[in-house]
Amino acid sequence: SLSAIVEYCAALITKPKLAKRVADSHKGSYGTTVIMGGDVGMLGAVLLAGAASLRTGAGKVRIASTSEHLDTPALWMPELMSETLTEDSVSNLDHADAVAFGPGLGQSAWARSVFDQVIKLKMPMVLDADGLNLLAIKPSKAPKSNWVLTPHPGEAARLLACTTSEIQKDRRTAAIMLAQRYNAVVVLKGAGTLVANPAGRVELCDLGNPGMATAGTGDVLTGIIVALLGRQLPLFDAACSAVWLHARAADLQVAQLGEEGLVASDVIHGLAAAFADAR
Ligand code: NPW
Ligand code: AMP
Ligand code: MG
Repeated sequence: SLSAIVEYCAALITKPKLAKRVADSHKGSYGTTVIMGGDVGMLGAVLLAGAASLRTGAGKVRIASTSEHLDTPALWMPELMSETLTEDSVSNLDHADAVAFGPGLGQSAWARSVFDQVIKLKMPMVLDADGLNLLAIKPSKAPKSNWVLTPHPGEAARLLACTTSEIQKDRRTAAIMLAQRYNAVVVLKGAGTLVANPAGRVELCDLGNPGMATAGTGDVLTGIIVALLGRQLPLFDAACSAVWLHARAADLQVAQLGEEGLVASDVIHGLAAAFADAR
């Protein structure tokens, strides 16, 4: 049970202490994030991550997706910018403070070719969803130390070449093993999300609810993390703060909508209240 896990992992993720925005700041002060993914049929994943990134205070957000999708993000949310994602666009990446790679990306030849360029990038990065699945296929290309990996238990199992139930049996060990194997900060999602680093530091989130077991909530978390990375938070802080804001937003929304009524966009709309609570 969750209470047993809480006893097992002493450190709970506490309410984040978020820096206030500075009076004479401008959008350039809050980071440009680029969200890469969204193959045909899964554009929603990058839109959710992009909207969540904006609602976390990112200065500018670009959606990098297939050429078919170039005009769509702005029609859905005009604050979003967009570009076509190719090997060349990644190797010549114009200004970006943090990148999220993988939501709705799929594992096509296009996705694999982009991945080969993405692993050369130097800025802080969130690897999620198909970004993790591609990493599991090419484990020799180990990430740099400025990556946050956000697997759900199924993705964690692929990364460790084991079963989902083996991950769930000892989530704490799985999170640390992942952090050490990939030299990254790892967010092992699911009830009682864990954040781990390669040194064996682990923190557990005791917020959140089963209403979050719905399509796209993970994509929203990715957008929150990348926004905090773009605002220059250290990796582990960014991951813990994002996990707290995401779960708190979902809990506040579920109080209104019920667990069945919650969808991923509602979590984005709960972020304002979660931020207010953190202040
Ligand atoms: P099982 O069945 O228990 O062994 P996949 P996905 C496991 C995009 N999306 N606790 C579970 O395994 C994503 O971004 C696009 C325990 C389950 O069967 C990806 O790119 C959307 N087990 C792509 O779709 C909205 C858990 O993992 C398996 C678990 C595929 O991602 C939806 C499923 O994982 C989606 O975000 C838990 N808490 N959670 C859009 N609107 O465009 C997961 N599992 O096969 O990696 O599929 O997560 O849907
Ligand atoms: P994903 O599977 O990538 O869409 O991510 C799902 C998100 O919802 C993650 O942040 C999970 O931690 C969260 N989540 C899913 N199921 C639950 C649950 N039963 N309790 C709390 N959080 C959950
Ligand atoms: Mg996901």
